[in-house]
Amino acid sequence: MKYLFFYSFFIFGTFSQVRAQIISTSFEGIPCPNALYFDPMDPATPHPLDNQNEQPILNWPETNQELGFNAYYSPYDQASVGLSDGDSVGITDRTTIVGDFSEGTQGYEISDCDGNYTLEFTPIDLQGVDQASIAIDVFIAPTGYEGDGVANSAQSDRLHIYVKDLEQQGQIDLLNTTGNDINDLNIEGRWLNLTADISRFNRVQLIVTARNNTAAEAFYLDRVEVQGILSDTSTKQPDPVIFPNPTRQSFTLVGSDHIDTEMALYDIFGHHVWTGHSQGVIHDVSMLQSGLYFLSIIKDKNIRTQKLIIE
Ligand SMILES: [Ca+2]
Ligand SMILES: [Ca+2]
Ligand SMILES: [Ca+2]
Ligand SMILES: [Ca+2]
Repeated sequence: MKYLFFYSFFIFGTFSQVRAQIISTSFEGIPCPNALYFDPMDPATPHPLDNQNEQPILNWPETNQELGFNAYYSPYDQASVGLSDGDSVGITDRTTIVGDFSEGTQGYEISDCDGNYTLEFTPIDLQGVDQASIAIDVFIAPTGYEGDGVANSAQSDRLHIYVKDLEQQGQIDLLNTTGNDINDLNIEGRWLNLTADISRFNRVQLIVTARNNTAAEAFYLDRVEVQGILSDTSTKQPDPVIFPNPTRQSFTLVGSDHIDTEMALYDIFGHHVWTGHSQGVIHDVSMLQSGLYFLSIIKDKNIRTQKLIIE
């Protein structure tokens, strides 16, 4: 019996060394209207880019399985029209330039910003993860880019993709065209798979900053993956479960330790539509329209977000 126990432990130990996906996104399953994005804010001032009704999705919350992302705009030193003139940015399924996405049928497009577009992915916690690595696929539309990207001005195109260390404030570049004309780097017209070793970090963030100024100038992103070896999962609290999901009228939050939690429900445009409290109670959401929602579960200042579908 003693021997058998030892043997089981050994098997478990072996399995725990398997390289696994920690968190990822491929921009799939996100609403994708065939429309341009119009920024209603003043293009002369830096600001977050909010999702707009019936327009492409620019921001998306993190859920347990997937990375989220948030978009920001900042002007040139001498501000231009930015995204106020209607641009192809955000989640897209348009394949005219890329042919196919590197995974699935959707990706993220950044085109004709007339300023600086920054896409910040949600922070990645690497505690308890060994040998972590990050990967992102990028496709640069082939056309005539201008300048070397050093000046913060029109005709000075650039693309910079990097991982920021949120504890020490260092960073690792995955791609940085600054100092070069993009046309001279032989990186256009095909999917590039960019990777970096992030094993020495505890908490990082993937950031994409882009500057371009015509509709033909477009950068596409797809398949963001963080992989590593889980060294210790024992301290991680199990995630609460929404039941039933999808639901027609109501749901319950089921979990081992989620008493005294606050809950907030958001629609896909980030509008707060409902607030609730505690687990084990049946919550009526029949007054809400059918669709995809995000339930933020808040406990001890930790926020976890899960998808909830109301039918
Ligand atoms: Ca995809
Ligand atoms: Ca524009
Ligand atoms: Ca050029
Ligand atoms: Ca340009």
